[in-house]
Amino acid sequence: MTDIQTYAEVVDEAARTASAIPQFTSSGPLSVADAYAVQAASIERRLKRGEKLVGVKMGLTSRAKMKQVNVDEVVWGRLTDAMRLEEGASLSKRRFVHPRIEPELAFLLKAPLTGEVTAAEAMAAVAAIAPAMEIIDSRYQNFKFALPDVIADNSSSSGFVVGDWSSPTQDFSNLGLVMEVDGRPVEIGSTAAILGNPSRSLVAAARLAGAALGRLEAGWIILAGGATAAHSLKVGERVRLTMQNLGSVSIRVAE
Ligand code: OOG
Ligand code: MG
Repeated sequence: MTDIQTYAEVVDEAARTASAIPQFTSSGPLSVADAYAVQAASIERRLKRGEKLVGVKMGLTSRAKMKQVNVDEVVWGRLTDAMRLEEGASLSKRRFVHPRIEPELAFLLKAPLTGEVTAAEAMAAVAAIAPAMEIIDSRYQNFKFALPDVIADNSSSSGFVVGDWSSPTQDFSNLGLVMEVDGRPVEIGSTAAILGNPSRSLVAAARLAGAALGRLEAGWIILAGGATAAHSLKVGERVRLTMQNLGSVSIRVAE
């Protein structure tokens, strides 16, 4: 039997102290259901330390992302207030193991959402959309993991930054995007890379995360998943994502 609490403590401490751990699956099997239980228990430890749940991140919703980490199932994780960075903020690299950044689209919910919904029903619960970047930081050595490992590790989520909110009634199914580092484009893509249309990621969030959590709450942020491969962050870099029609969002990397 998997000791959920022990695994949760190990992965939570790895995140808290920015130290890499071996993959759980290298020492024995871990089921997907148990992996989500580890994730829930590890985030519960953060909530006990005073953090608040503010949303959900979807992951591995694009080919580019699946290829980069060699896992091809859609996953999800929990977002807390402590993970949020303000626009233009500095990220302190020493608080992470080996952080990467990726371009995403964020949804802001105005009504609860859960279960099997159509894209139209899901969008009726959306107040606004915005360009966003997620900072992922696998707590596993060499950023290497199998599906249950990454799920237990909150699907690598460790930070996020959201730009200005825009009306969700516009067509956001195929918006061009460019992620620049110090003014040099490092990733170019489209929101269409996210399951063909990011609204499908919201539908998946309602089905997977909504069911597990009871529901996705009004006021929560849902990240749709990286549209391109992620970029490894280096001290001194300034990263900016610009998305067609939606504006841009940026962060800096400090020591
Ligand atoms: C897993 C998390 C994937 C995304 O947007 O696809 C993810 C990882 O790449 O470490 O956040
Ligand atoms: Mg992501």
